[in-house]
Amino acid sequence: AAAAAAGAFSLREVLEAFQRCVTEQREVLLEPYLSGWRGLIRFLQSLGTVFSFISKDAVAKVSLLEGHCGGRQGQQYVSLQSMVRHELAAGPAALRARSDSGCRTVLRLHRALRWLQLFLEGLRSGDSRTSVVCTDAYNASLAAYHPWVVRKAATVAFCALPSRDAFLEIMNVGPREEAVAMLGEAIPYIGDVYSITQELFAQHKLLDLP
Ligand code: 1PX
Repeated sequence: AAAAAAGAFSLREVLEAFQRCVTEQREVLLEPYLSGWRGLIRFLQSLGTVFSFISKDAVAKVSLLEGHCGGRQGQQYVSLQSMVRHELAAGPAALRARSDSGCRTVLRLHRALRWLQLFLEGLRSGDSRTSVVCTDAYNASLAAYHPWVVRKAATVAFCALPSRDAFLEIMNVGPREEAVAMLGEAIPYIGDVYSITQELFAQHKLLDLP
């Protein structure tokens, strides 16, 4: 309770949000998706100001999506599937021309979710230093979509990451072994959200939205 009062939180709740995302019909619900992202952002913010440029961008993207969910067309933004259907109704060209669409914004978070999956896998296995795990995960996912200057800044920031032990501790799920076990349980759910989204966006040719 004291930890909660101090604004601390457990990564378990964050990962549970991604578990809640997927319905029996294999739809991805936007509300728990954004709730998971809000938790990740809080976590990132607690790591220090070197990561501000990353959390600012993530906050902007989550806010944009919250705006859609709370807007006049809110019912269309219940799931990623309904969002795609709704935004594609005006045609693919109109969707591509919009910089504030839910689809192009989710696509950015979706690519970052792949980073998260790889990062957590590396953190769980504990084979390398956190900064190395993070850099490898980044190079295998988001880096391909970022210009040189962003890649450079990200790589510099990664050097400031805490050690694996410190990471497992600030995740706040209990003893180290428990944190590792929790990662093992949670990673498949993130993988699930990722692959359903990937398939949805591929099916509608949305994987390269500008
Ligand atoms: C126990 C592990 C928990 C760790 C939680 C960390 C959460 C990380 C959240 C990262 C969200 C990043 C979203 C990036 C979206 C993006 O690609 N944006 C770019 C393109 O957007 P645009 O609208 O212009 O098309 C934008 O240019 C991004 C700029 C900011 C730099 C992004 C670097 C991403 C690095 C991701 C790794 C985070 C490292 C955290 C270390 C724990």
